[in-house]
Amino acid sequence: MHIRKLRMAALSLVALMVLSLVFTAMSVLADGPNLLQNPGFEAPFTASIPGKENCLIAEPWLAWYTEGSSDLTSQGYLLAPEYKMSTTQDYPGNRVHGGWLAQQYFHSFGNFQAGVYQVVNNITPGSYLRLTMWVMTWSCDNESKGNCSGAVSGDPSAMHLRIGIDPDGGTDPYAGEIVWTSEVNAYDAWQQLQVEATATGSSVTVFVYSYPDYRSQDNNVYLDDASLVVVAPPATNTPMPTDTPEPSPTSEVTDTPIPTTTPIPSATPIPSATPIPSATALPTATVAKTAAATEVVEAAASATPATAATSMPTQAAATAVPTEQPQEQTLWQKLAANPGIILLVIALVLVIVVLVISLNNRNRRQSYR
Ligand SMILES: [Ca+2]
Repeated sequence: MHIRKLRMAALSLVALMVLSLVFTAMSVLADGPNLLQNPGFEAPFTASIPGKENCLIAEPWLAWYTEGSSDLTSQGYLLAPEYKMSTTQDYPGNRVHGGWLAQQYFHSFGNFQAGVYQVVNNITPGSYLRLTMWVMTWSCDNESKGNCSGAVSGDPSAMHLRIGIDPDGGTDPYAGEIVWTSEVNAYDAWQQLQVEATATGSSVTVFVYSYPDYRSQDNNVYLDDASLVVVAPPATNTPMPTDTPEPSPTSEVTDTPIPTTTPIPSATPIPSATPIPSATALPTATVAKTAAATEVVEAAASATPATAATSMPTQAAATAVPTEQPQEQTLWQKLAANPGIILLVIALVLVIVVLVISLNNRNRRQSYR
């Protein structure tokens, strides 16, 4: 009894070790670290523009805005917005996406063309970068209409909110080379924006832009939880070139590495060599039994369970390969590119086997006594 408990404890420990190793490997193989400073818009907040005390920005982010002529600003157009921190206590309680604070900027009874930016240095030119940020806005036209007291925006105008990457680190928010997301409103609920660009210089700049159309009573913008990471470029990352350019319009025909003996490109691709015994049978299992190429197994594994269950294995592979491969490497391909991790896993499995055998022998000796 004691030995059995000991064995269970040892097996649990080894399983935990394997799991932690797998998670470590996944994190190592994931995208690079966040290159932004204070990506969560937390303290300290300081006045980044000299002489403008109501322009409090989470360091080291900087404010930018385009102030109109006195004629325009007197009519409520192109005002300099106020910047401040928003907290978890702010009504209606959702003004922070993560952590304790978020960046807010706003103006009352006027619009603005404004945002924030941060220059990121020490970038390797040619790096492919992905910028993400959570954004939310709130606006109400006029409380005389009774639409300014709730959590839901009242008669808001388009906010023209977007984020972008200047690929060579410029600080002009109107530069033509900035790669922007499309514009959103993001009223009343956090929305994550994402944009990707290739760095052309050794620094890049991330921007937020917004321009509410109306001179509403309130136009509020909230920003939180941004990230800028180096990722694998989608175009060059195609380890499975379709080497047989057959002129068929259907995608199944181009997927030639499936070694089934029966010809696939028929109108009804049902008759395979291995019929599925039941509706619950896993297609991946039958693929593994037939000496199929490894990429077929990988493709079937990465396909969604619904697709795999309702279609033949060959079909699942054919539909999965063209959609998955041009994007990013699968975890298996990344693991395959890192044989050290595979060796570590094999070593751990060997440790498990040795442990189990030794515990079994000990148990047997105990029972002989
Ligand atoms: Ca935050």
